[in-house]
Amino acid sequence: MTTAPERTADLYPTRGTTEVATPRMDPVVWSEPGAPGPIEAAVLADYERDGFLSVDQLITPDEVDMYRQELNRLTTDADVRADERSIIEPKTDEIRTVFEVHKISELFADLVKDPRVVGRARQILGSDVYVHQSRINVKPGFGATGFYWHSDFETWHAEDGIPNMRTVSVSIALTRNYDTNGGLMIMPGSHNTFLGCAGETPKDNYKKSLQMQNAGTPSDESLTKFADAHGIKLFTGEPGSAVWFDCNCMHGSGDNITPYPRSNVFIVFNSVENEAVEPFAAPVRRPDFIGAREFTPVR
Ligand SMILES: O=C(O)CCC(=O)C(=O)O
Ligand SMILES: [Fe+2]
Repeated sequence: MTTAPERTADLYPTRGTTEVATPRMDPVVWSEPGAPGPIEAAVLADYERDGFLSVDQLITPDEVDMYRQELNRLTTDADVRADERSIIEPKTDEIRTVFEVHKISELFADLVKDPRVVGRARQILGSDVYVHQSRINVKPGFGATGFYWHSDFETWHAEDGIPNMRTVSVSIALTRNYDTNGGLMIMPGSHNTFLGCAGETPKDNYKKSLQMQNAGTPSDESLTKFADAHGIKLFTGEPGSAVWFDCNCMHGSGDNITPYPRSNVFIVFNSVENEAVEPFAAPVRRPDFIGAREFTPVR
């Protein structure tokens, strides 16, 4: 008798017939208490409780200018626009997202390696880290669409095969994030519950879900329960400010109908001890530019 090959146990079932809430089985902060790193102990404790932390000035105004120019260069380059790694805004036909910016641009590659950036990721995840995904989200004014409520981990687990919650994102503001231009909203403490979503994953789900979320979308009832229990925090900040958030935070953002773009760079770090395996709830893997298959640690 042959037996199926061993695979990592699925701690977080999702995309079944019904929505299921599972308590988090993983730590939030993976490093030993007092381990060295740029994050102060009290801030790290808040991160553990809330699932996020913000930094008023992660990069300097001069660096912001440089990265913003780079973002403008990328989003106006015809080759970048034609690249499959660029996602176009459905309503306005403008570039909404460019993936793998750390591979497309040397400047963004340097940003990933910067000790202010990778140092925090290592401290939170308690190991070496690699980049699971990087992207710029442009969110231009006058109608850029928001991102519906979701947990990134739900997608990364279901569609990219990330086994455990040992992944962290940083969103660095390259334009001012007002309370009006579609800033990031997070439900504090929501990272401690995994909401497995109802509904099977269609084969080419990622193509649609990058413009608008379908599979992997929480129900109104669950979102109401979560919001009642946790509240909703909106992040505002100057260019150069940053939000670090756990992979299982319930988060999203509204449309941007103001004249002011809300452009951010996102980097997702995963622990090298949590490499992606086969998807847990999808027929096929997403492309590498969305969910990396190269696990080389950032040095
Ligand atoms: O930029 C935003 O508003 C949120 C983006 C987001 O949640 C994502 O890219 O997964
Ligand atoms: Fe997200």
